[in-house]
Amino acid sequence: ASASIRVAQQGAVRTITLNRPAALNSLTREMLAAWLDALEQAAADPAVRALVITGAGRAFCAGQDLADPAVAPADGANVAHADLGRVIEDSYRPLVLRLRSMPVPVVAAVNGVAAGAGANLALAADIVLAAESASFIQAFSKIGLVPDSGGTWLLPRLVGRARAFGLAMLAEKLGAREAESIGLIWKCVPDAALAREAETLAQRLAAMPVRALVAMRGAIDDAAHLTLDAALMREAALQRALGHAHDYLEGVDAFRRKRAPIFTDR
Ligand code: T3D
Repeated sequence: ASASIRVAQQGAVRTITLNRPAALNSLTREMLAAWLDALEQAAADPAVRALVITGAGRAFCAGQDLADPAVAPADGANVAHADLGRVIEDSYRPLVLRLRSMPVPVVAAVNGVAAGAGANLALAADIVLAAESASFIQAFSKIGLVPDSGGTWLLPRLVGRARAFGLAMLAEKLGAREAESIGLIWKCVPDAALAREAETLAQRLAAMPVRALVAMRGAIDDAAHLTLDAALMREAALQRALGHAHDYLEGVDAFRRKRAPIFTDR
């Protein structure tokens, strides 16, 4: 564990809190490594059936810590420190890939501003809830960069090309209400209700057939570049596998007997 990342468990729900509130939870290399480590631990722990990611203080995450010497712009004397590509490859890419391949559903509880990589890491969650006062900003163009942490891939999928370009190029702050209305996030909730709603939602997901929920993520993401027939075949393969799993047996039996199902696959 690390002071910059807090981990808590409530029933089957693991919560990871970004915890550098004085710096708006902006990401240092140490913090990126600790976040990845916390995700690895959650992925490996069979007691975890849903994950919540959130931030401490008034921000969700302000993206890369721009005070970190590792990302200082090259100025001739400082050229060796300026390989942003390496920072992305070593720290952000593994984090995004890990989030998108978690064996459990991932809920982002966006408690405040989510900027740059902080926005795209939030949007990488399966379900994004945001407090009414939270906001999303693709801050990259303000400092001469392109959306990273999956922004170029996620944004057009979430909101379409026109809005993806507007958000990425103009880098305007988008309030949570508007983010909900354009389909960037699932739901905007009153500030005071965010933590409770995220916990309730995650507990609900944890009681669902988690293996099927996770299979959906890959199927829906991949379908964007598959033909209809290839997507149908992918669905058939998934139903074939899930149809032999415990949760399907349990779900159908519970339905027939009019009782509540107890799902256990992960
Ligand atoms: O660089 C690479 O390695 C490539 C990787 C890139 C990934 C990225 O994430 S690039 C994008 C980096 N993030 C940003 O550009 C966002 C910068 N921050 C902001 O635009 C604003 O701070 C916010 C919109 C997030 C919040 O605005 P506001 O008005 O609510 O707060 P503030 O006053 O701007 O910030 C409060 C403090 O946090 C302030 O420090 P101070 O003056 O009180 O000592 C500010 O400097 C600090 N802060 C905010 N964001 C960052 C930060 N310090 C370091 N890094 C930050 N990203």
